[in-house]
Amino acid sequence: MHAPIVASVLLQLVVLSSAYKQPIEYMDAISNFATLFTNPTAVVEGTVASPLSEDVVGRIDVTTTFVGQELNNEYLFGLFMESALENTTQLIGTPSSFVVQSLVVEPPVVVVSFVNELSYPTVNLSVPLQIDMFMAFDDDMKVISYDAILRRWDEFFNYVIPLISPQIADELNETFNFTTTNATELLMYKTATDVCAMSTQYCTGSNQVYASNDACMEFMTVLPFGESWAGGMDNGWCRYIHKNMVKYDPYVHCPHIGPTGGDMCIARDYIQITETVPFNSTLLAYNASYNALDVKNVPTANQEELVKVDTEILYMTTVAFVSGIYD
Ligand SMILES: *[C@@H]1O[C@H](CO)[C@@H](O)[C@H](O)[C@H]1NC(C)=O
Ligand SMILES: *[C@@H]1O[C@H](CO)[C@@H](O)[C@H](O)[C@H]1NC(C)=O
Ligand SMILES: *[C@@H]1O[C@H](CO)[C@@H](O)[C@H](O)[C@H]1NC(C)=O
Ligand SMILES: *[C@@H]1O[C@H](CO)[C@@H](O)[C@H](O)[C@H]1NC(C)=O
Ligand SMILES: *[C@@H]1O[C@H](CO)[C@@H](O)[C@H](O)[C@H]1NC(C)=O
Ligand SMILES: *[C@@H]1O[C@H](CO)[C@@H](O)[C@H](O)[C@H]1NC(C)=O
Ligand SMILES: CC(=O)N[C@H]1CO[C@H](CO)[C@@H](O)[C@@H]1O
Repeated sequence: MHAPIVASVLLQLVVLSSAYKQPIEYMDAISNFATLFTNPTAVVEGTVASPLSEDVVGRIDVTTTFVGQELNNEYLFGLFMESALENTTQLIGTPSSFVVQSLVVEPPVVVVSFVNELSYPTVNLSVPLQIDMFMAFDDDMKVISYDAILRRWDEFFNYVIPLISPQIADELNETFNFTTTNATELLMYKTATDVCAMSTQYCTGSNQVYASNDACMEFMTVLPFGESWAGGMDNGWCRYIHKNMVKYDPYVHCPHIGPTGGDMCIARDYIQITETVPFNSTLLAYNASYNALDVKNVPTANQEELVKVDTEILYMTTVAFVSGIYD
């Protein structure tokens, strides 16, 4: 039985909701976030303030969970810059524009679905990718939790790779024939070449992870590329993702592209991933925008029904904290 607990939780919500801002402020924050995502250089170079909180915890379904502002700046913004910076074709395009397709503002949580154009300048290609995000904001309107889903990522990948493969082969001085070229082997060779180039340039001294460029190529050219959804696992694709971050912080990122994969490119357990809630600040927003007037004719028993759905219990530190609903 938890009725009294529910009642006290609701009371807490009423009291705490005073910290929430007006919906327009959340919309401005979303717009700012999306604009920065399509122009990530400013965030990465630190010329504009990060839209993320110092203590942000972010999760991206095709990679993994990232803790703290610096890592999240790198993975959300730095990761996507390479296509615009490098002169060779990159597997990950650079966002060039966005539209918001769906948006729910329920302070302090916002759910938004963006359609971003990712551009591949070497082949004059631009392909839309839909990204769904649950975000929670702190009192300074910085993102404190986000849970991002790259919608249809596997389809996106399967669509893009054949379109960029001829150019990739060309850059690697390989001949390309749609009938005879093994696309997987080309992808493995491309991955090895790019990862090893980064490693050789930036992972030096105490950050060195391969004995030489040749040793790196030997390791990487036989390492399976992996499934496109498995960007956080022990494979070539994960190391390819992380190679984009190496130059920002070799000490942190070199292990991720090395033979061990550091703490990023590792075996992961599906059940554990699915059942773990990594956030410190909840992404649950029951009915924050309803006030007592809205529900004045709803009997108390029914009001309690409103929060009866099984929810995750998070123990954390922000205003949105609601604990002990189910004991
Ligand atoms: C790309 O090419 C331009 C012009 O040749 C050069 O200035 C730049 O350094 C190159 N970028 C990389 C990452 O090699
Ligand atoms: C790039 O693609 C766009 C749209 O398909 C086209 O209008 C433009 O002419 C292309 N540019 C080059 C250099 O091929
Ligand atoms: C491809 O050939 C060109 C011209 O010979 C050379 O400059 C370049 O380094 C080669 N690229 C690779 C990846 O071998
Ligand atoms: C690709 O390979 C097939 C099978 O060997 C061959 O018939 C075809 O002519 C090749 N295409 C090109 C463009 O070389
Ligand atoms: C392509 O290469 C991969 C990796 O070496 C191999 O597992 C696969 O069997 C090859 N596919 C074909 C059609 O030869
Ligand atoms: C949520 O709904 C309950 C009744 O269903 C209401 O008593 C409470 O005031 C609402 N919470 C907020 C923050 O408005
Ligand atoms: C202050 C706090 O609780 N920080 C935690 C936030 O979540 C990350 C990831 O789950 C933890 O590592 C932190 O300790």
